[in-house]
Order: sequence, then C-alpha cells, then structure tokens
Amino acid sequence: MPRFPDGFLWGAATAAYQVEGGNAGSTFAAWEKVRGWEPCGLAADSWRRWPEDIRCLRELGLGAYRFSVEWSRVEPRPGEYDEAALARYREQVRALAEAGIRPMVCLHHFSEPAWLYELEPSGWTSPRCAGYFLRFVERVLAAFQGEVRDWLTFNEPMVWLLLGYGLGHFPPGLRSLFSLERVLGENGPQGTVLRAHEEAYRLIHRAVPAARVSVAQNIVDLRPASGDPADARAVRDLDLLMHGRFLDRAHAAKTLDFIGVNYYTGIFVRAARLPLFPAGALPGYAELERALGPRLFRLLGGRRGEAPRSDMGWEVVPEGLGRVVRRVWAAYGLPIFITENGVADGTGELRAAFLQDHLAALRGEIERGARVLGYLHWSLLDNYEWGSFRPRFGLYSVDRAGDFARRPAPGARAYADIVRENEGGL
Ligand code: IFM
Repeated sequence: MPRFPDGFLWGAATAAYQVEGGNAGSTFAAWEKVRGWEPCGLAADSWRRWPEDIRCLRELGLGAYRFSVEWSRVEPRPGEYDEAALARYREQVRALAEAGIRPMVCLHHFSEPAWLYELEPSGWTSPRCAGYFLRFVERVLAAFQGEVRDWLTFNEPMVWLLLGYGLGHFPPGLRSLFSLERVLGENGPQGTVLRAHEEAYRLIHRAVPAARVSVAQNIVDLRPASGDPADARAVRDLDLLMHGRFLDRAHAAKTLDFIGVNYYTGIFVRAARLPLFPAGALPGYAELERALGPRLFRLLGGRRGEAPRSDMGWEVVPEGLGRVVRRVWAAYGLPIFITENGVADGTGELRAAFLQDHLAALRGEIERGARVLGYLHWSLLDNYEWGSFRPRFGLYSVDRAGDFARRPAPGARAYADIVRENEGGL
C-alpha cells in the first residue's frame, strides 16, 4: 500500500461507558434494566486497567488514543465534582504523553448523568441541558491543565438524538416517529446541542489556545437505489438531515478546526413511497430492515447491497470511505480526522482486509488532495456495544469471564504492520 503522509496519526478509540465499567450513575445503567439489555457491569474494567490499555496501544505502535470522560463519574450529583476521578483522568493523559501517544478527549459520548433527566425530563429539548454540560466541560478543562490539544465535544450527535429523542432506543427514550425532522432540526434538541458545541468550542480554545476541536460525525455513504432522480433527491435530503446540517451550522459559526468522521458503512436510499420517513427517504439501514422485517422493507422499496456484512449487519463498503472523505473535503475544505472506523467481527475473518481496503481508499483521497490528519480504529478493545457485548469491534479481546486479560484479536497484527510500514511518512 502507498505510504501515508508524514505526521499522519495512527490510533484507536474507545468511549468511557463502553470500556470503563462501574458507571452506575449513568443514564445507561438504569436504562439497561428498563430495556432488559445485557448489563454493562465492569465492561473491560478500563477504569482500573487503563495502564494495560496503554500497553496495547504501544504494542501496536500507535501514536494517538481517543477516549471519553464520563460525565456521570466526574459529576455524580449536580454541581458536585469528584476530584479523585478528575485526577485519575489527568494521570491517564500524562501517562499517554509519556508513552508518546497523543490523547483526543471526547466530552460527550452518549452517556450522561442520570440526574440530568431527573432535573430535565425532556432532556436536551430544554436549553438548560447546555448549561449543565458546559459547567462540566469547564471542570474537565481545569483538570487537564492545558495538556490535551485534541478535543471532540459530541460523539455522533445526530445518531444519539435520533436514538434518544426520535426512536426511543436510548435514554431518555422519547419517541417522535412522525416528527423526526423536528427532533433533528434546529428548533428541537439538535439546536441546543449545537449551541452547547459552539460554546464548548470557545471554552476549550480559551483554555488551550492551540487546541483542535470538532465533533465526531457519523457519516454513512449514501447512494441512490436507482437512476430515478427522486432517489438522488432523497440521498441529498437525507445527507443534509443526518450529516450536513449540523456540520454546516458549526462550520458557519467557525467552531470546527477539523471534521471528525466516523465511517462504518454504505447504504442505498430510495425516495419513500409513504410519507413516513424523514427527508422523504427510505434508507437501507440494516437496523431499519430488521425493524420492519425483510419482506416489508422490500415491499416499501428498500434496497440492501451485496457486499459482505459485519456482525452488525452493516455492509462492508471500503470505497464508501473514499467517497465520504471526498465529499467532506469538497464541502468544508477543513482537515479531516477519521475518528472511528472498524468492524464487528466475531470470527476474525474480516478485520485485516477491512483495514487494508479502507486505508487504501483513504490513501487514494489523500493523493487526490484531501488533507487527512489521522485514523482512529474503533475500537482498541472489545467493549459494550450499547446493549450487548456480542459485537466484537476490538483490536484486542478482553477475557471478561476471567482476569480481563487483553489479547490481540485477528487483524491487530495487520494494523500494526501498516503503522510500522508508514513510520517516517512519505
Ligand atoms: O460503539 C459505537 C460507538 O459508541 C459510536 N460509534 C459507532 C460504534 C459502533 O457501533
């Protein structure tokens, strides 16, 4: 594979709730019981075993690590901060720096303190949530004492809002099936989140003038299901709703230093025959096909592709990463950071080729002129996939039934080889 540019950052990503364990004050801890989900429990026990995680990063030769700070742990009661927890995160940041690994800190990765929804039952529909969040951000900034340069304010805000405020699958469990466009539009919770992002951006830059700040936007490669111009319009409208609008607004407010892209899959989109779907689009998401059942999904005009599927049912579409990067670069002209990309691969048969093919597509866009700062593989470890430990995204498996030992999973060696081949850059 051709080499990546000098200074390109190779890394891996996790999120607090998915790996730390013991986050009993999170909205998700209660939610697991309500929904009958597999409990997250100790997860990968990274709250205690983070030095082992750093050893894994070093073993792979990685130079960047994205993790998140768990709001419910740092602020267990409104306005009460756990200084020991903040000190523990600071210790982790320092240990990463000593190991030559650049931290990227995400401030909001789905999980929130349960008290937030006791105070604000309609959640981010209330502008007050932004105020609580920003107070937490200030405490984290003070704790890190300017030692972290790369920041993400929100992880996948549109996915989180869709699941929590539209489909009722995440806390706070609000459903607005027939008004998804309102939830995802500026006058709903999305507007509050956007304002919180913009203000957090300013706070971070005030505390760390050299900071690089963004959001991690989940961007799916959308293709029209047929040559019908209505399908092309549906692609454009869905793209705007799920990807573009939030980024456009944040970009216009000059609150993005780069674009964080989480890329997993590509889907076909058909113009919806029934006015049920937002943006007039019937998207070929695996989750929608599962919810409707394959027959009804097809009857409504849904189309899935022929590519191999991961354990999430997501089609593996490496060229889609290239198309997404091309579109994002053309739209914003800002550097791009691949903040997540990975595959749920229980048999271990997919990951090595997945990495090679996605990185080849990414390299192609760099050659065409896109500026890409780095690539973070999701995930460093097998972790809690919001309801289940079954999907295996990790470069390392975790022996959860035993001593939580981390062992390289299939594909880890392939990633380490790519990283080593690129040492020194072009
Ligand atoms: O595990 C999630 C993560 O929390 C957000 N991005 C997608 C990943 C895989 O589903």
